Amino acid sequence: GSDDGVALQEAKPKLKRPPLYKVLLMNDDYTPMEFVVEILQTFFAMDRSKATQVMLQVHTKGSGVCGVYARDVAESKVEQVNEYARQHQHPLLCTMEEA
Ligand code: TYC
Repeated sequence: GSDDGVALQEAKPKLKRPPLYKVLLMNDDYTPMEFVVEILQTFFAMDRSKATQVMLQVHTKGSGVCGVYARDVAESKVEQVNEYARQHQHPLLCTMEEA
């Protein structure tokens, strides 16, 4: 009510948006560039030109952002990419962090 806020520290309805997560690729010395480009096209819906840009960013800077997603989507991308890389015997590492 109008008086309750002071004495009881009346709670505001909390409408917090869930956090977003960046999915990152890490550079390594062994994964072929073409394989990374293929990953970015397949799992992150990039065209070949964008995928090549991001791959080169990872290659030269050490890491790069593949996309920003809700937590469950980001977790699924990370798992799928790492599983796919392992199936092809590449050490490519995909991780996530809060945006
Ligand atoms: N550095 C790798 C090479 O020279 C290419 C590469 C790019 C690897 C991006 C991983 O996330 C990566 N073959």
